[in-house]
Amino acid sequence: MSEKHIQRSYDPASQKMIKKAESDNVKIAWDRYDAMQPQCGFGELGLCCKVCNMGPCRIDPFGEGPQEGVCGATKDTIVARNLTRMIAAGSAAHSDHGRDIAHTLLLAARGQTHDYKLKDTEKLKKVALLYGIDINGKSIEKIGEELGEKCLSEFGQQEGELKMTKRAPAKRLALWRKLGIVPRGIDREVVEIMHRTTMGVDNDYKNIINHGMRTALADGWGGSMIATELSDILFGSPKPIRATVNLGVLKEDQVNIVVHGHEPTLSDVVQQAAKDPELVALAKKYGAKGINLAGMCCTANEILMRHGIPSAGNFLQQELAILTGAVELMMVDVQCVMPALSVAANCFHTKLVTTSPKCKFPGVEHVEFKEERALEIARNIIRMGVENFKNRAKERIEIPKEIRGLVAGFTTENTFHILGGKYRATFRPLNDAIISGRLRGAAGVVGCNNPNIRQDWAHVSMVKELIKHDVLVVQTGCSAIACAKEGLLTPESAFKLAGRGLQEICQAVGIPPVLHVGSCVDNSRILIILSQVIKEGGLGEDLSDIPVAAAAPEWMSEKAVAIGFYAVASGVYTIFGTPQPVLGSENVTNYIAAELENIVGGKFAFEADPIRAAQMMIKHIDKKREALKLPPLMYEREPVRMTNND
Ligand code: BF8
Repeated sequence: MSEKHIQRSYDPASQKMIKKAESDNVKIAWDRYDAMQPQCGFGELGLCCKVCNMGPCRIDPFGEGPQEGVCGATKDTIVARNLTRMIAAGSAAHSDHGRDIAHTLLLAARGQTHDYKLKDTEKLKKVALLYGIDINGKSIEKIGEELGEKCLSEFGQQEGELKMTKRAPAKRLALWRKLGIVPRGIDREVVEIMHRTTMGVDNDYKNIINHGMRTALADGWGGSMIATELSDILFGSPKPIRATVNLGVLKEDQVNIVVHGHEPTLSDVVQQAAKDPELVALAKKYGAKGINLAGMCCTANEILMRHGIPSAGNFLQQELAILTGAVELMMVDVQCVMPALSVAANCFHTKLVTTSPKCKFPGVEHVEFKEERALEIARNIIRMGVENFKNRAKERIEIPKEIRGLVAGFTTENTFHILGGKYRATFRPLNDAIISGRLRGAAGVVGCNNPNIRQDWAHVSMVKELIKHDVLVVQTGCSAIACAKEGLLTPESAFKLAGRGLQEICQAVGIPPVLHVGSCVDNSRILIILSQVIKEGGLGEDLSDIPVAAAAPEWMSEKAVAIGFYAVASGVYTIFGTPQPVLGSENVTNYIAAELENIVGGKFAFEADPIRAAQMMIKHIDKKREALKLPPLMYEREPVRMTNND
């Protein structure tokens, strides 16, 4: 593995484009990462404080220099404040996305946009009931309007409890109440983090982190869950669907349009506009065979799940897609959009277009997206791409051939409908499979890419190790795309890679051993799945009783920290690859990686070796099986041996 492109990525398509970047002399994320070395040690340990102008202050990690900031803040306070501010930012991002979807639902219900319809009316009624809306005799539009209003009001709600928290098992909700961490209002909790962590307020690290958990719960059981549920109502609930993934989805003889970012309000309407016969005819007039739409990052997951639109790749492939020289236009909305995209686009004919007032680039064309005129705006942007086809430099085009099939589109509702068979839409078969020991348990493997770890390698290695040991894996975000590129999201992969018990389940119901449940906000689907498992019975009374674990092996975003904290606060053991910036404080590290288990049932671990991390997850799952007094596994393989001390 001596060559740079191979060290940087596990994915052959990405390797080719990394090489091309070098020969085309285009700097990409990995080059910038290398140029940044050594990275700031204070920052890495969480020991730099810049919340006031007496600083920036930094604590000497070796204990020789200053051990407190100018105000007297200790390393515990500084680390806890920095970490909790990451939770605030991550929760804000997911939740603002949820707010936008609620706003679109309201517009659609009121007839103020005709480009969106309320597609999943069953789910609309179900969620409306959860929000205490009387649906009797009301039109779909009226119910939609009331639900949109209720959801929007939860962002600014000052007192009470977010409605979706009622979906958690009674024991879990009672624990949150006892700890005083049931979220009241989504914005309120985020604002309170900013208040508590500003100069001269909270300096009890446990108190700070406890509020961080409350805010993270406002994300998982609030903002993200609103985003997921209302997206299903507006755009239709996903169903298992076959699609393709990786840079090979780009087509040499077509106009390639890439939609990148997160919110399906944009991508969903773009997939309609790309089929417009007038635009397709225009593309043909310019010599292309048609218009090829592909997604990137989480917005790719949204339209992959619902419409089978191919995904061009995950986070570290955004610049690489442009490097193919075959992308006429990349439109972006919000989140995980690298500022460097404009530099890459300038090296090729690619037109970069921003669409959200929240995310502009200097010197980049901005076409503001408005839900009221969504389809018209989407058509205009696609037309810009089509017209750019003539500017392609054919000699610079190099599209990697790598492309993989996958099955995506699993949800809380449909997955176990499948497992239960046509007439038994219940979680019973899943619970029974775990109880009988055919399945060891389940794991959520989610999150990003990060140039600090070989792209996709940690996701793929971890997931292979888990399924080999009869652990059913559910995935979202860039992690799902990574494993899809490796072919793990196909039913066939079960025969090659899964343990015998998991294989039998996959064979009986025709599902992959690795289930793609959506974008990052769709991690909320996993919370609901776990709650349903408890409701079904036989696997304990609380989420922390279930033999499950979670991981984000290549995390980079603040959103991952928010997700990690709502998983832990919901009782789930969660492993991050590289550590969160907490190691500067032994107390904070010990609190989140040990003590929290006795408080909320979940805790963090940091382990960069994905195989070892998978083994730690398996060991945890086995511990939970033991606590539930479940029988031994049906097809016990060799016991999992830890490669090091636990
Ligand atoms: O929200 S997994 S790199 S794209 S943050 Fe971003 Fe991470 Fe990808 Fe989706 Ni999630």
